[in-house]
Amino acid sequence: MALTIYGIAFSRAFRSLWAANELGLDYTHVPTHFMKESKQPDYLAVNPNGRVPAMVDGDLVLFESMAINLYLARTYGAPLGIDDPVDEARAVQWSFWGITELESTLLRAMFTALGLFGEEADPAKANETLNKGAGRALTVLDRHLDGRGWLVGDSFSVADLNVAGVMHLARNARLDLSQWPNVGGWLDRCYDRPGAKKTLEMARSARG
Ligand SMILES: N[C@@H](CCC(=O)N[C@@H](CS)C(=O)NCC(=O)O)C(=O)O
Repeated sequence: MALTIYGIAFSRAFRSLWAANELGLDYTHVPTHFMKESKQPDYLAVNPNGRVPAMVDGDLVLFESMAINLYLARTYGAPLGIDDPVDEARAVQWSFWGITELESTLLRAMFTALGLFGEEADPAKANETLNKGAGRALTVLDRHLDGRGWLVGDSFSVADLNVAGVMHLARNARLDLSQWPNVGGWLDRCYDRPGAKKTLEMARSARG
């Protein structure tokens, strides 16, 4: 089956490219930009939402980064896949959690930290935004990781990749995570993986 992932790496497509790289898959990368190219008819035929990422694998077309990654993990297995259905449910839980509890705050904080979209760069204000909007969730994550290497089970999996993929926004913006040391250590372990390093390089080139 031919696998294609759409979306420049400097976007939420980072998450699905990381998953494909982690799995060592042979895939075609179409670096669709999220502004103009994602609104062209040929791309809208793949993802009518006009957003990236999207994925085509044989006859299957998917949008939503977390769904794409859960599919890739289930289909292609190690090192992301989870055999036990209960643990897989936990991975789904953490994936929803990352999107609903963290993502919007991290995005806002990143815009402020880096001075994007007309904002003045203000790292102190960005950290305030982080604390107010995501402090409670990050404390939940920090406590969960106390004495644990990984979110689910005892090895890196799609659960870690999905949440760490959302946390990429915090790393990009160099937000201060020092009050959540277990989160910091876990993120370093996730981003130390060759699949992450390769995808970070792709994101750097895409950003220019
Ligand atoms: N929930 C979606 C969000 C996708 C998304 O919003 N992607 C941004 C790029 S980071 C995009 O395509 N924006 C274009 C737009 O909003 O028109 C996912 O996780 O895949």
